[in-house]
Amino acid sequence: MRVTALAGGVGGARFVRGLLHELREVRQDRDSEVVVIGNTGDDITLFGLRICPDLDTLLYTLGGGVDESQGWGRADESHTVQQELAALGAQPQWFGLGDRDFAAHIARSQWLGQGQTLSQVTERLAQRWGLPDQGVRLLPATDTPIETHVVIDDPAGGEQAVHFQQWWVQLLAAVRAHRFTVAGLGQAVPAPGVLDALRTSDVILLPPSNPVVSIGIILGIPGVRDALRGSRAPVVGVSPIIGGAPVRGHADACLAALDVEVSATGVAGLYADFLDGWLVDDADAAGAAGLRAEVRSLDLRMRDVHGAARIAGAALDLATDLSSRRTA
Ligand code: FO1
Repeated sequence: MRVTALAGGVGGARFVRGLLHELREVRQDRDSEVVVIGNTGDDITLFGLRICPDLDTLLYTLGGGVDESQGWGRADESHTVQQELAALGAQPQWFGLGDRDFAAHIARSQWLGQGQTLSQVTERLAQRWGLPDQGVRLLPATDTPIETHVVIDDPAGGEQAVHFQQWWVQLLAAVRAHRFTVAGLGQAVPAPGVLDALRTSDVILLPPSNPVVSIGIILGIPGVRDALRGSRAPVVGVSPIIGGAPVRGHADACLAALDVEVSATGVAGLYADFLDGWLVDDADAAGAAGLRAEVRSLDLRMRDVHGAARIAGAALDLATDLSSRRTA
């Protein structure tokens, strides 16, 4: 079986870790291929280095090197370089970069500078984190540099666009976002293997990542949404909203910018043209009626890898049931 997941930051990475645990440990399935298509709209260039937060969060989480308390960045981290950068007056200082994390950005920037693609760079980083041994391939959504920007009010009047990370980290997403734009999206093409994975998978999963700035950006890359619409595989998603609030992060502020209701049903509406199955928390079971997608409810709290595996297993089961109905 080939399973493809579109993933963003912390929630997506934890879900994919659960998916691999469910397949490899619980179901003893070591043959199924897992392809993860990672969001690159969060990417940012700082101190002359290309930083890919969602890809790194997936690498560190799946590779066992993530700081579990944050969900991003490295465990056992130190910040000597950043402190020295601050002493030198290098800006900005609002984005926390640890010494181990810097090594990934230096290597990535060196390899990109030598003409390697982001896919090739990501494959080398995935090797370091043992992803091939887990039977998982991590593909950037696109090798074309893109960046999500957030349009907010300009204190001097009118509007201004800031990088997503500045809005998310420095402004804590507390400044109202009017809309999101993605620099470079018009020239973006899906990275090698992305469309093939969507077209040949047996199951396509949407983890509980941010539907606007993570999954939404991947969907915006020309060709991706059409591939999902035309896929023979059932597309099963997991709601990132429980009881009207995001499990983590600022998905509510992102949905508000799109005038979308902060609810499991509101998010399902963003995927309505291709979604076949939708997992909602028990708290949202009643409200999720009326969707074209088949809805199932369960406890969506991913407290640990076992909780994530349970949810991933429910998504796989729903996909299997949908497939068997199609072939019947
Ligand atoms: N998130 C924060 O809230 N504060 C930070 O200083 C921060 C630094 C950072 C550095 C590297 C990295 O890979 C992620 C980092 N994040 C930080 C998380 C990041 O903003 C989000 O995980 C994603 O971009 C949104 O999914």
